[in-house]
Parts: sequence; C-alpha cells; structure tokens
Amino acid sequence: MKKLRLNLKVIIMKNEYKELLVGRYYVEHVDSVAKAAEEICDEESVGTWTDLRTTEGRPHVAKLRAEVLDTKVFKDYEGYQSGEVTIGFQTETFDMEAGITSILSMLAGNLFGLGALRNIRWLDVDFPRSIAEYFPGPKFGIEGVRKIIGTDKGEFPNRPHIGTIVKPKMGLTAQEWADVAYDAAIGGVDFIKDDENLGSQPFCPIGDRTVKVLEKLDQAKEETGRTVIHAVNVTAKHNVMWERIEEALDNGAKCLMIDVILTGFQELADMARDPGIKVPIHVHRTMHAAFTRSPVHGISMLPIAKIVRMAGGDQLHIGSYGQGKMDTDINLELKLKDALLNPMYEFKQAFPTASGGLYPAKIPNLVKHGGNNVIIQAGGGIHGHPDGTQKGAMAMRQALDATLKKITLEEYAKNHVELAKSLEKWGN
Ligand code: CAP
Ligand code: MG
Repeated sequence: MKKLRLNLKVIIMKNEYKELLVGRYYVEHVDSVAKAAEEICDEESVGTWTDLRTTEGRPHVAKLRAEVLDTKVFKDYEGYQSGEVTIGFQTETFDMEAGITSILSMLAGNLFGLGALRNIRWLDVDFPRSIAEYFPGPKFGIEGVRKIIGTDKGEFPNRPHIGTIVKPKMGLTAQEWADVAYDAAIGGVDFIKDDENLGSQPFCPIGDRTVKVLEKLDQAKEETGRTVIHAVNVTAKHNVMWERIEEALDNGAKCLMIDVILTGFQELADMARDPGIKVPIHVHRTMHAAFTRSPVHGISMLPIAKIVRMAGGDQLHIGSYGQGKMDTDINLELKLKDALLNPMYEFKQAFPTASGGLYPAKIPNLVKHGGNNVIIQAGGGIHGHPDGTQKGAMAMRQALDATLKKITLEEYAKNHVELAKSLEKWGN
C-alpha cells in the first residue's frame, strides 16, 4: 500500500515559533501544585531533576522550555496538594516526522511516573494549527458515512444509525457470521462490525469473512433497497495489518475497523492519509479503560477523542451516555461528543458511537443525549432477542422510530411485537 509522505520542510516554515501545544492535567503533588507544574515542564522539555551546569544557559535550549500557563489549587491534604495545571509545549520541540509518537512522548510521557506526583491525569489537549495540519482528519466524517448508507435522506433524514456487533464474539465460521449479518441487515441495522477480538482466526479468516458478508449484504440490499456496511477489523501488528487492509479492500470491504489503542494512533493517521483507502474507518478503543478509568491518574478519553479525530477516525466509541455494561460517565461522554462534533480546524465531524450492554429500551436516552449524531450499537441487545437476530434488529429500529416519532416505547410496543418481546426480556 503506497503511503503519502508529507513535505515537512514546507510545513515547518509555516510553523510559528510561539504557538503552543496545550495540555491540561489534574495533579496530586507531595509538595505543591506549583511545583508539579514546574516539574512537568522540566521533565517534558529541556530539563531534568537538577540544574544542568554545562548546557543550562544556552538560549537556543532555554527557549524550548515548556511554559506553565495556569495552575489551580483544589485542596491541601496531609502530605499532598491537589489541583490542575495547564502547560504549553513549544511546537518546535516536536519531531513531526515521527508523528503522534512524538506528541505522546511529551504530553503523556515520563510525567506519569514522576515520584513526587502521587497521581496525575491528562485531562485535555489543544492542538495549534501548525501541529494539526500534519494530520488528515476524517476522510468521510458523519456526512460522508451517511451518504454511503443513504441516511442523509429518508423518512427521518440524518437520523441516528443502528449498528450491531455480531455475537458470539468468536467461533462462528465466515458463512455463519455472514448469515447473522444478513439477518441483522434485513431486520434494519445500518452498520455491522467485527468484534475487537475477531481478527483472522482459522475458523473465520478475514478475506473469506469479508467476501461472504458482502455477498449477504448485497442480497439484503436487493431485497430491501437499503445499504448496510460491514467494518472489517484489520487490527494487527504493523505489517500484518497493512496486508489485511489490502486483503479486505481487494475483497470489496466498505469499511475498516481499527483498535487504536492496540495499534497506536499513527497507524490510524497513516490509514486515513492513504489514498488507496477509500472507505470509512471505524475506531474501537479496547484497553482504553486501563488508563482512562481512574479519576485521578492516567489519561482521560478526551485527548484520545481529539487525537482520533485529528488522525482520521470516521467513527469512534465514546461510551453510552451514562448507561450500559461498561463504566460510564455522562458528563465526560457529552464532552467527547463535542470533541467529535464541534469545529476543529477543517476536520470533518467524526461519528460518536455508543456501545456496550445496549438494547432497545436504552434508545430514548441515547437519542436525548446524542441527538441525531449517534451510532447506537447492540450486540447482545440484538442477537439475544427471544426470536433471534432479525427480530432483535427490528426491535431496535422500532425503538428508534418510536423515539423519533415521540411515542413512548410502551405505547409503540402495543403494535410492534418485536419491541414488546425485547421490553419483556430486558425491561423498559
Ligand atoms: C459491545 C462490544 C463493545 C463494547 C466496548 C462488546 O457488545 O462489542 O466492544 O461496547 O465498549 O463486545 O462488549 P454488547 P466501548 O452490545 O454485546 O455489549 O464501546 O465503551 O468501547
Ligand atoms: Mg466488542
């Protein structure tokens, strides 16, 4: 697969020296919040734990020091102080040929391990244009994805999308997987994705799965007139991933999926920039909770969402607005939605995806918070329907229709048996 090389020289000349890349952190420091800020600046730019006699006074080095832009003290505890610090990193210190790795080595590098910081959590980031312009942003974005699927028109133009993850996660043969996908498509989903741990195991090789699913989705389209796309999970080690991308695309894949924490963000940026990839990229985030879940330490999903959009993810999992099977924080999820939808240079909007323990009764609340720009995904909530996948998908669509028509699910279920059975099984 041919990759585009950026003309770095041109971009660096446009880069204004004083533009800062801004990181915001929650800190707990054994001494003070002010010291935390200074220590982060030293460790992540031109200093270390002590003064440096030989090189310290050199002006071309000193001007690269990160700057403390703001500090806030929250509370003094026995033995530590908590607060928030805002740090400005000089854009000149980034090695942009190295890509996102260089950004992360500073904004999310050694600082997490500094001993005097009991806890530190990276809360937010703002990229100056000079950094953002190294990245492609989503190739399709919400608008592009809607055009492919056809939901820019219809009874409810630009409505939320319904998606499914074929379950069980693993074990089905490619044909069995495709048959389940067909049932879901006939039932009314817009989008079907591989589960994060389905790659190209011998029982369901990626090429075979791609072809068989495509055949069944083509058949569903002939029967219903509706386009449904399948996101093929290409996540793998570098060379294998690019082989799988090629294999999936050669077999007609209409969407690719990447687990971005596992592969690294730069792989996503390289995919989005690759002119040979002419399909949307669905971004799953498995393993994120290892560092996003603690409220005091690690990395919030907010910087991750901004990086994913900048790198070119068309769709990203952001949580399910305070419900579902995964740990959830509605206030954060609303910010994540904004990060994907609000203006960010010329980047297209990325589609917020809600997933994990969802079923029809969850839809009104998802639409209330997510509006039209939400992909509502259900695995168990579709394939676990008492009458199987097709009826499960119908129940999801009925719940969405009811919500858009402003009718309660209870009321709608009186004339929609699929929805009624789902409410009966999982409650309303
Ligand atoms: C959902 C899912 C997703 C989770 C991940 C799963 O399936 O496919 O991976 O949503 O969480 O395997 O659990 P169900 P998040 O619908 O059967 O729960 O979206 O928060 O990253
Ligand atoms: Mg999954």
